[in-house]
Amino acid sequence: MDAMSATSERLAAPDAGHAERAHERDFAALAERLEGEGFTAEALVAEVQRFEVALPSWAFATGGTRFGRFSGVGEPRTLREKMEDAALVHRLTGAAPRISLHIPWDAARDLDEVRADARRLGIGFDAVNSNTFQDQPGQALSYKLGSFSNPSAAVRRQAIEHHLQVIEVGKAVGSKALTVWLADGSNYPGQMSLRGSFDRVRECLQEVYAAMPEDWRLFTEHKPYEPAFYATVVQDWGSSLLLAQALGPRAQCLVDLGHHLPSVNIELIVARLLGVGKLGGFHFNDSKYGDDDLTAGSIKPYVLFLIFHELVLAGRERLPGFDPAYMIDQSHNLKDPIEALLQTVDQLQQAYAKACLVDHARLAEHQASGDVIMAERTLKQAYETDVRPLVAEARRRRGGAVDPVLAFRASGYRAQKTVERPAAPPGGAPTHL
Ligand code: RM4
Ligand code: MN
Ligand code: MN
Repeated sequence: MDAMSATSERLAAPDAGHAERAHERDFAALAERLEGEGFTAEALVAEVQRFEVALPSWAFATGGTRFGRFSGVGEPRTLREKMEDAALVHRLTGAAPRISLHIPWDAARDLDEVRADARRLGIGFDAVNSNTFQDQPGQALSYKLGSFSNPSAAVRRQAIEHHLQVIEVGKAVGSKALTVWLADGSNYPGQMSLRGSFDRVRECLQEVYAAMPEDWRLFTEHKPYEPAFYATVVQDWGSSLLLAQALGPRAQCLVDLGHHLPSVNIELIVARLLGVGKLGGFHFNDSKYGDDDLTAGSIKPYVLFLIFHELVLAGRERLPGFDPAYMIDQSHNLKDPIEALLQTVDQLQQAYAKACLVDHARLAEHQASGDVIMAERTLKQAYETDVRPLVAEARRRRGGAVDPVLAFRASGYRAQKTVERPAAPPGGAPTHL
């Protein structure tokens, strides 16, 4: 019996018996309540089942902060092992069928093998991510002072070539999008031309955009600071939108929830981008201070709900250009990465399910009549509904677990991997591998 099926056998255990019956009771009670409010429980289950999110290959091993990294046990050491972990997260949630690759962290010698592994594991590939924020061993020119924004044409050329290679990897595995996040920026006033650097980024991106297959999208991801502490080139959603507009219809903006200054209204940004058909997708995570990469929904669950409310509304209204790519971008430096991802998918499913419960017609009426309290209550009514049984039922019917974290713990998967995947020597493994 191989590792996956040994684990699979045990996955059913925690859902059996008592917990299973408790879930059935809870689901029946919620379904009855929702039917009383005019919903069809079956339609809601089907809707929740349609929600899918991509897993980041770089989140399966323990991440670090600039002060250190405390490795876990049984962590994946290769792309194949990351894909095994991703397949397990999908199996337990029924909602994470694709993995997003980061190149060159996921550079593979044999892409045929990668494809064969994916087929065997039942997963696919989401957007491919480029990396010009680090120098790689043997790289000819340094990105220390920027990649696409670099004043040196040779450095810019090298960065463009890298993106063309990333596209080739994506084509080989069946990706349909390229996500570009640039660390380009400056630490000190005067270090770089604020306008010139942006123009250079736009010109390089135009070349990359032109090289993409016709059915691909390019996502530009903004971030206010880090590693640039004075002026990041693609600093905010306005810069990102300017780039997406300059590139063309298949370029859209990616909103990483951690890439905003404290107290910025992210759902408003989402609404603005939706309004012009330029909302490409998300990197879900949560944060208290900066790009903390914490579990989605762990710090500001109401914000997450309000974002999903904008998305569900846009979907119902069939806004032009609405086809958001849902992805996770987190760094797990304390939690078991698989457990953190299971928790994340569940949080996203819950936020999505709650947003599906908003009575849009009633909300519009209250907005039109200026009834502030009732408008807010319409949102809160949905947000405060305990949708856990609904989400659990959606998962269960897809062969997933009612409680994925408990099912994972009961499966013995991590213990088994600890034997199969001996730890790398201390200091030997880069943070994201
Ligand atoms: C960045 C950004 C990118 C991600 C890297 C690892 O802060 O969020 O999306 O690829 O981190
Ligand atoms: Mn990101
Ligand atoms: Mn980030």
